[in-house]
Amino acid sequence: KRQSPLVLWFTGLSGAGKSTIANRVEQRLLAEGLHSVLLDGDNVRHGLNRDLGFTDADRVENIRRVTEVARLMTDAGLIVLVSFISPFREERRMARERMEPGEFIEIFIDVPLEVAEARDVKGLYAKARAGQLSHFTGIDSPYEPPQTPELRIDAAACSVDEAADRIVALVHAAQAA
Ligand code: GGZ
Repeated sequence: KRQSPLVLWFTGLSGAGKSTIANRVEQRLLAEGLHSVLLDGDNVRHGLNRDLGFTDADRVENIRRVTEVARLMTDAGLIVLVSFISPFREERRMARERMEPGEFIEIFIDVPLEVAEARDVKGLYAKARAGQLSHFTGIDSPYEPPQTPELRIDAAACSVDEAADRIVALVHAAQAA
């Protein structure tokens, strides 16, 4: 059977674990022979979107372009994993509407700000608190949590493998539908 295209849209704070989980899911899908591609800040903000920063307007444009790229990829039959903070409900809603019905799965990687800030793997929260980084999500830029995501992962309580298991199960269900 041909694979059906799908967008797995990861949203959550910096340091929530989005990219780590998305990478694990991508590896699992590739191992099953499902053609998958991961879009995240590392491969998009350094290239296609390197003209964009972190003002509200730039984040909106970041997500708009990513949405269009994801759409081109689903048109080519791929499973697209999209991993950006994507802090605004309106942009996530527009991304959903840009895809075919049933081809958009929103995954909220939910972590309390205190936990993300305590981890601070890249030291960005400390910089933001010190006023060396402005418009930092959760500090002086908003994050609007999803109200009805297809999946909410409690990242503080769930291992990367457990999270990946739950997401891969959703992909299997979508492939069977
Ligand atoms: C938020 C920032 C900022 C500011 C740099 N606010 O944890 P990271 O480092 O690796 O991921 C964050 C990434 C966020 O980019 P996105 O493209 O996902 O954001 S959005 O969807 O809102 O457009 C963080 C780093 O970039 N970073 N400055 N001010 N995150």
